[in-house]
Amino acid sequence: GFLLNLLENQDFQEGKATVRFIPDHPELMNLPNFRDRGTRLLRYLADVIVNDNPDVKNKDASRTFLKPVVPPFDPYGQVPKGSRDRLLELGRDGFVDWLKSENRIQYTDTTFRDAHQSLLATRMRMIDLLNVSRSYAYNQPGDLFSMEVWGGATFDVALRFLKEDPWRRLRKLRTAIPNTIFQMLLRGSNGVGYKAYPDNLIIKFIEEAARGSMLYDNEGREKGYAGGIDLFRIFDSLNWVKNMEVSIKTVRENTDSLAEACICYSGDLTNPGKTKFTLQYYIDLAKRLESAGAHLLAIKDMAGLLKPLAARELITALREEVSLPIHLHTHDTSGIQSATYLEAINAGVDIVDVAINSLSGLTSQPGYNSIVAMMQGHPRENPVDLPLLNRYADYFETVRNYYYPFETELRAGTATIYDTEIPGGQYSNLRPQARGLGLEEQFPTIRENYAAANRLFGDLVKVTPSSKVVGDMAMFMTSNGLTEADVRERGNKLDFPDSVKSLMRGDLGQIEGGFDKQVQQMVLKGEEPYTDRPNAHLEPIDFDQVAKDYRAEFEEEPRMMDLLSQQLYPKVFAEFKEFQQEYGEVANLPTPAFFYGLKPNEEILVRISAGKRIAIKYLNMTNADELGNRLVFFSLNGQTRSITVRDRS
Ligand code: BTN
Ligand code: 3PY
Ligand code: ZN
Repeated sequence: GFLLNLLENQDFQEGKATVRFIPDHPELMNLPNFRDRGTRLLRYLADVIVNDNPDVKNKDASRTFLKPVVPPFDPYGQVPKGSRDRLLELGRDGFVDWLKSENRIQYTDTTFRDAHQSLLATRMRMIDLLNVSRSYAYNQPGDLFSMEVWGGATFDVALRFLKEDPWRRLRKLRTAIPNTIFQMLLRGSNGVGYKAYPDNLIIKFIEEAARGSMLYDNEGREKGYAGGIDLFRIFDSLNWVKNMEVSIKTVRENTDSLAEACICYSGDLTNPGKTKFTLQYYIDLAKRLESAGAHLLAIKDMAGLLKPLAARELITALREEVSLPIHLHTHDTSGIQSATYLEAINAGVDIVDVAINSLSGLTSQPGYNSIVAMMQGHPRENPVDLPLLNRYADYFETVRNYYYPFETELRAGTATIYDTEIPGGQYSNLRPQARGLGLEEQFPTIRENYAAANRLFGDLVKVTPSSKVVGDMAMFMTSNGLTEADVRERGNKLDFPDSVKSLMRGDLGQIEGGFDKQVQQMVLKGEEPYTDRPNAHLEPIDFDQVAKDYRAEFEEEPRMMDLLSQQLYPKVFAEFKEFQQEYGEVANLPTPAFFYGLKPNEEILVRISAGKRIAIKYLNMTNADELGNRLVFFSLNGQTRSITVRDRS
């Protein structure tokens, strides 16, 4: 029983085992391990059936879901070589040289990160990505430059709402897709969070993300690291290079991965009336990022403001002024960004970001399938098997329906973003946020106040986390009925939101031209702002101490990645661990069951370890007794089981 239990232990299989694993896991000596795992999943399902998933606010019980079709592949065949093999063969410098000499346009597929972050509130679960991953890697409809699979908001949302370990997601995806470059979005000093973290946390985070977790063979011997992120896309929410330097240097010096540094695009460089974010501003920024050691340069157009003619001008100028390959990222919130791509491609951009068609458009990226069609016959065409790619769009079209409560309400492109400069991911969030505050009817005012808040602060780049501060200010102005002029006149008497105080103090860094002095003083009310790096005001993390505290709190030996999750999101992480104690590993539940529970006589198969699945069928439940408890009946591998759940309705 012991060896079987050990081999079946999910942590053990997934490389969580350490040398202290067996002494630390006396439960391996107990046979009821399987029973326990099944019971916890039943407890989760019973709870969702009786009380709903707290993350699902508007469940539609009449919905039915289709089974997504995964394009078939030969699992015994060879995985074709891809961009990651090219990177490993050529090394970083050779790879960058290859990229510069390559005429064909390169594609980054953002489906696994930004696309669902921007359309489905980041809720795409690992299982829906994993189910199609091997097929995508084996069939390789196009020779992708990279897939964006991690970072941004996915880290927080995985832990907070999906109850998944983001590191496990990375490891699973890496194992399923060994041949394509994986890239992540890193917010420089802000990591994958909303505030500046100590440098040593950012350094450890990058090292761990690049290396991935240790893998073990069936005898428990170390097999080596799984590998993780091959390309770090690094940005700062104020375009402040000082906030990006540690990240760029760490990727360069402590890993074999590529450091891609971002220019976040704001304003409109073709508008002579706008004097801050000019062509010269971007050229200077690009040169500084090149000197800071970036291997690639990204233009991160998070709000979709880069118009076609501006793209032509910007790419043409950057081509002349810097020698780095250029990677273009945009959001199609206005609806015209495929025209921007065509102009950028004609001007010599190296790589463009696209999302599979069924998760593209509007606040997401332009559609991969359609851009491929646009490029047919173009001198820079990079051939893709479009009929095959379309089948992956079909897969995600079906999967997308599972996430209906998280769909954004934007129905059509909007030209208001040219005035508001609201990033794609935030735009889709703003309306539900306004509704939560009872302000939905004033949505157009909120949009105007967003632009007003930006002017009040001194005109800044707006992207996570600076965009959140501007959004908080817009909500504050709207709910208090304040105009821009009111704030300027009565600011001394207003108690501003904490995030606004923090921004004005210097906690997110500095902006080009400095913050608006008058507003800064009104917000800080005598408190002194600072202009050096936020990290100078933060204690480095004592990882030995943190590990001790972790052992005491969670009674297990932490991996470095657990410590990192915990340090980035202490409260969210503690709740995640508590959830896992109660319900076990829910990441392998099919998504409809995870969000909506089961209908009577509905049966699911759930993988609980390699080659082991359990069959769970929901039978029925009793009425609530006088204490409010219900008995929920299931069949688990043919045996009837009951779970008691308090009905909280
Ligand atoms: C229970 O929890 O009531 C016991 C049922 C568990 C059966 C275990 S689950 C893992 C393994 N795979 C199977 O198909 N059966 C066993
Ligand atoms: C993020 O930081 O999550 C973003 O996607 C910014 O655009
Ligand atoms: Zn984006």
